[in-house]
Amino acid sequence: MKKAAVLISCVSVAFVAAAAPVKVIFDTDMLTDFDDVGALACLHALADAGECEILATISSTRGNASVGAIEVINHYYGRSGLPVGAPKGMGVMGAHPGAKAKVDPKAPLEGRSGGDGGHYKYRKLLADYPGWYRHADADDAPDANETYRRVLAAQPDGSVTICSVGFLTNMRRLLETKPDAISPLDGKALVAKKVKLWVAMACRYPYGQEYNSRWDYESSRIAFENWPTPIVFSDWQYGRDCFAGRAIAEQEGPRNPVKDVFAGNIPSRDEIRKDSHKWLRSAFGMGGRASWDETAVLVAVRGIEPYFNAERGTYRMVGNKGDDKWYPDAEKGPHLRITEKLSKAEVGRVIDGLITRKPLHGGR
Ligand SMILES: [Ca+2]
Repeated sequence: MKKAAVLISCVSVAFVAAAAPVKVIFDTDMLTDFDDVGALACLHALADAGECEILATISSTRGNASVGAIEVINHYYGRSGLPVGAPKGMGVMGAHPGAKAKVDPKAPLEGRSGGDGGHYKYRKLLADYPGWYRHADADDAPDANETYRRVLAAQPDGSVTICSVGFLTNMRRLLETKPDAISPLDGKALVAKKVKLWVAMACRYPYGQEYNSRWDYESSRIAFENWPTPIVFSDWQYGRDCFAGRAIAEQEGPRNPVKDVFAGNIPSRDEIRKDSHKWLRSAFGMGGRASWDETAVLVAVRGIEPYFNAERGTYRMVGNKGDDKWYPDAEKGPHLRITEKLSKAEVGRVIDGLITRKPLHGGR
């Protein structure tokens, strides 16, 4: 009996040790597409469950409502104090990747046909949830470099997972930081010391152009070639037909910012039934929107093994138009790309289960 009790207590200690919350920095473009909202909702639900600790929520775009939209969602989950940041001086600015002008947060909301295009949904969050955010204009948020360096310097060595679901601008900028009052280490040394893994939603297999790696491709190139830790990619191929979001869009009960975004931006069941092939080409299905960003969060917090297989190799940016290419190398490749293990329908249901969870705290 005593032996059994000791064994059980060893097992439970091992279980507790294995289940220590994953420390995550979340980096999102929060621009045009809205799987970012699903991904941030999943991350908060996993934090509510004690599976992760969210260290910071950072935008990879500037001159728009991205940071404010992040803060609205953080507030909904009772975490309005989370550190935020946005890049300065480079990268994607404004309402969409090719925009030349920043979004003026004080200008009236013009609607979907107005100049805000796909960014309308994020400006609308700010209009609909006043008082839930601190930075209407991402340019008023702290420099992402400062937030990254402060957060990383304060964490135990080898403990932080970065989950990026937008452009790679901030990773490049972080690597290029110099020693400062926050840390005597330069960016690359600080990352090597504190970060254990970078999970990136980026790149197109086996080659081609993908939104996140393409639009600031110089930063993508520098980040991929110089990053000192392993990188796991949830690339375009995986998420494109792994659907989620209809469950929250159709959930009964009061409105909330996550539900608003999905309900306002996925086609109805009837529309999908009428021409499912057309909608599939736009990465919509009966289950909702393609889950590019949510799958990256699953990998960051729960690991590859429960849901995915993985292939080893290297992603590199090639040429000067934003193309990427996968070089398989089962022995020495520093990167992994996730592939199918569970069916994508099952993974979509896992994501829906997280997105539809009521916040543990907050919720208004
Ligand atoms: Ca994204």
